[in-house]
Amino acid sequence: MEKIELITADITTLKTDAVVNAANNSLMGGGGVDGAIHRAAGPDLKAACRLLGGCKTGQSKLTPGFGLPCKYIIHTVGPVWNNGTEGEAELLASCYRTALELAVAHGVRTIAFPAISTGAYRFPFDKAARIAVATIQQFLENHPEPEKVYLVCLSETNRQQYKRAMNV
Ligand code: AR6
Repeated sequence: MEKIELITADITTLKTDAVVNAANNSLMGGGGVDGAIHRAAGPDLKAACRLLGGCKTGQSKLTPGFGLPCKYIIHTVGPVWNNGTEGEAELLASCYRTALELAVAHGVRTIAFPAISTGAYRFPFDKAARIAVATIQQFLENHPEPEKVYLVCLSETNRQQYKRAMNV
């Protein structure tokens, strides 16, 4: 469990090997954390994303970090919450799993995740936090790397919600 750490920060400032972006299917940028990452990384990121041909919900793709202090950005596409009727929980778990698989394939030792789908995509934070923690824990039980996974909180409320998810 100590491999998972909560951190209150703007994810674009983190010097981890990889940061995860909560993107959309086009991978061409948007609002929220996606907008912040694209602004901070600069226009080269959009050019790189254009070559990736989009990304399916629940899947992940990797680019360099460009203007960000991290080495890589792992773009993942969370599900839009629709009352849990469209496999949102499994798709969200898949985001965390595929991002971690991609990270390991690139030798990433430290990685930071935003709370995927909990903003514009309206996934209830408590549920999303439990899925994030359980999926990361399960991955770490079966893989020696990454050595550190940061869950990035923007608010004290979110931090408390993650803390609760980590105690179950
Ligand atoms: N650092 C860390 N966390 C952040 C930051 C930041 N700089 N900015 C926002 N968050 P969202 P989604 C948190 O809406 O729900 C975009 O337009 C925020 O508080 O960024 O997956 C994409 O292009 C929230 O808890 O992502 C897609 O169209 C969490 O990040 C769509 O939004 C996720 O909120 C994706 O929606």
